[in-house]
Parts: sequence; structure tokens; C-alpha cells
Amino acid sequence: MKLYWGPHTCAIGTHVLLEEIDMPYEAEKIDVAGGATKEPWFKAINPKAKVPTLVLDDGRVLTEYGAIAVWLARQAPHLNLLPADPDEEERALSLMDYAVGTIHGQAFARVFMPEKFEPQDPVHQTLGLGQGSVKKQGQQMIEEAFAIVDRQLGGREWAAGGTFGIADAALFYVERWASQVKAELPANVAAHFERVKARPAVAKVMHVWGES
Ligand SMILES: N[C@@H](CCC(=O)N[C@@H](CS)C(=O)NCC(=O)O)C(=O)O
Repeated sequence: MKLYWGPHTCAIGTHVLLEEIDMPYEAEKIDVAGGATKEPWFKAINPKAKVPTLVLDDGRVLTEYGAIAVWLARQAPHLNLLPADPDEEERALSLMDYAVGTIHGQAFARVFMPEKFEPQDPVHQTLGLGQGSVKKQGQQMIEEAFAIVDRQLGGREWAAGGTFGIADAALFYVERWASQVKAELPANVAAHFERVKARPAVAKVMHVWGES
């Protein structure tokens, strides 16, 4: 299978999972910031024009972090990447969805790409808020969301199930972005980030990405 990824993107979460499950894969770096996902060759593979994009050996194309992560977890059930216990599974999926849908899709997206929100944002238009308000809102959302994650992690080492899993890889990729927007991670989240970075699979991926 082959993962398409781009520097500084959320695709690092998927890359980490691929490394953790220890199945053969290739990883192709593309210039996401330079618009590579919008090029016809890439859109022919994934019309959503996003990474992570995972192409299986039989040609099927998997998209969306959560769906790919569950699929990868199912390839290596012994690793408990998605807990079998229903309560822990719910916890894993809930934290993963919060990282992907809210922290990434709503909060960081506002800071990284305010132009995608400003024109359509009725609150912004109605209140006639000045430029930069979407970014400020995103920044506030990031801080509120990490405070929620901090309480949810509590004294746990991992998001769910007692071992590293798909929610941890999702939290990892948003935790990585915090320093870029000068958001301070609360104590439990910061400790979680360090714990994930200490994993050999993660260190290997970060070396390939050339990022800290
Ligand atoms: N919901 C998607 C989000 C994927 C996403 O937003 N990827 C970004 C990088 S973090 C991307 O490929 N952006 C390229 C673009 O919008 O041109 C997922 O969970 O996989």
C-alpha cells in the first residue's frame, strides 16, 4: 500500500499507524502546500484533493483519517489500536473524532485557512467583525478544546484501552500543530505528546518527515 503525505499535514497520524502495524508500505511525499493535491494526477486518485490518501495494493483508495485508522487497526487486532471493549472503543472513537472533526477541522482550520471561513461565516458578516476575527476564534477554540482533552486524559497514559491507539495518533497530529500557533498544551496533553514522540515508530516517521 502507498500513503501520500505532505510536510506539516495531518497525514503524519496515518503514517505513524502504518509504522506501528508493521506491514509493508510506501510513503510518497507530495508538495501539499504548493498545491500538489489539486493537480489532475492526484485528483484522479483522490477527488477530495486531501492527504492522507492511502492506496491499497488492489487499487482501492482509502480517505479520511478516521476511516483509514479503523481499517489499519483491523489489520493488526493484536495491537489493540482500537479497543475491543465497547466502552473503551467509544472513548477512542469519541476522542479521535474530536481531534479530527473539531480540533483540526474547526479550530486549526480557522487559524491556518481563515479565508475558508470568513466569506461564509454569518456571524462574522452580521457582526461586521474585522479581519482576523476568524483566526482569533480558531485560537480560542484550540485552547478550549485542548483543555477538554486535558480533562479527558486525566491520569491516563493513552487515550483509551490502556495502550497506544488510533485516537492517540490523531491527538498527536493536532498536538504537533500547537507550537505553530503558539498555543500552550495543558499538562496532561503535553505529557501525552511527549509519550507519543518517544515511541520508536513515531521517531522513525518524524525522521522521514524531517520535522520535530
Ligand atoms: N477530513 C480529512 C481532512 C484531511 C485534510 O484536511 N488534509 C489536509 C492536510 S492536513 C490537506 O490535504 N489539505 C490540502 C488542501 O486542502 O489543498 C481527514 O480526516 O483525512
